[in-house]
Amino acid sequence: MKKEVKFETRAIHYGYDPKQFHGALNPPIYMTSTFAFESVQQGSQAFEGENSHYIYSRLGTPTQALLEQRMANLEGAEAALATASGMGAITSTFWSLIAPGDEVIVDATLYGCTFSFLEHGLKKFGVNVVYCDLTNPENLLSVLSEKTKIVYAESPANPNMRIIDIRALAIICRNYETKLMIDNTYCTPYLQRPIELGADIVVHSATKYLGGHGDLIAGLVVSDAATIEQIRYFGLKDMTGSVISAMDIALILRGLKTLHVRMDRHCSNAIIVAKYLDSHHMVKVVHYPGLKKSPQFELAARQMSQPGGMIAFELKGGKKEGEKFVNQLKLILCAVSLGDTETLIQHPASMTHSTYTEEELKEHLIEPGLLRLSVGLEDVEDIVADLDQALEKLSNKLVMIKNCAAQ
Ligand code: 7XF
Repeated sequence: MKKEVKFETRAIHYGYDPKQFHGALNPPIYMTSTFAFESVQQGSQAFEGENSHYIYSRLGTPTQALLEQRMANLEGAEAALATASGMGAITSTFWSLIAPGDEVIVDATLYGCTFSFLEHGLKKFGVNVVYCDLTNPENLLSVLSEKTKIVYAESPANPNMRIIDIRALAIICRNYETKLMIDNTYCTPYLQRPIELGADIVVHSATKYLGGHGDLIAGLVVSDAATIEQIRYFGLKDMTGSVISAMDIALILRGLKTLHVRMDRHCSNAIIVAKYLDSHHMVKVVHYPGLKKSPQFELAARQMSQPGGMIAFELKGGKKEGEKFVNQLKLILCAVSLGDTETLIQHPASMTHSTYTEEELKEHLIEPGLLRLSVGLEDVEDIVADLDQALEKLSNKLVMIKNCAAQ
């Protein structure tokens, strides 16, 4: 496909020619665990990498190869690897590239299970995990050492929306021969392409916007061809076995076809919701990089094409009021995960980030009362109306309590 073809077109067509598959608009699903060889010699050669015959679905299938090539293309990278989950992508990568005695530097705020993998997993195997507030790139310089193999961050970070200057970190990492690994789940390559900004590895929970419909769990790693080969043939094949299912590959390919349309709507809905929340007297703070008053507005505008569909906010009454508020919602569902067509809300401290102790939540900049909203694709007026009626109920209750106290 010609280079000048746009992202949206590549997300639909890249790497697939229906003519080669009886005109089928969608690629065939290879529902097979193994691939027969014509001879022992052909099989041995496949194991030696001397031919490109498929071997066994733990190593890949033709439809998986299509998904991987398409994702690599969309991220502006050489290669990609699909996995059974976002955690499968992250752990397969770390297990491939890290050895005891190595050091990894990670941002202060991480998704709960990524934090748990590092804190309770990698540390147990003699890897030094250093937490660092990477929103200021200079902080990285003060902790980098010759032992640092990977610098890892989410941007925006789950759940508090902190944003990392990927280009600035990439320049520092290059001087230290350290790999910069970015979790691009919140953005997808439609909004942000970390490899083009200088990162070495990108990971995704494809469970989220890439799949887009809350009906699968999957992950992706994107990087240069040699790194992906190492992760596929060691990290995934031998260490995690985190193999994506044939059906999920097809669903992600389907999700990618509408990614740009969905992301545009997620973003246009989210800015309206963020402005509404920001203007409400019961809301203490809204973290959304599309709000002009956000301290990271300019950085977000530089490295993301739009500010995304995720919002974090806190009510004035903190955790208690937050819980009451969520319980009053009617349309918006109380659920973890994100990037689905439905608007979802959850309480990170007790749900997605419950792997952190109370002290750790504080150290890692996650407010106990923070709520996380994944703005869906419903009519935005309906989303705002639901938030409004729930806030209204809390506000009426507050007035009633105040009146009672006054009498
Ligand atoms: O293994 P998964 O596909 O669930 O992906 C793990 C993962 C990796 N990176 C980021 C930034 C994520 O947000 C996730 C999964 N997060 C969900 C959430 O925060 O709601 C998981 C539900 S507990």
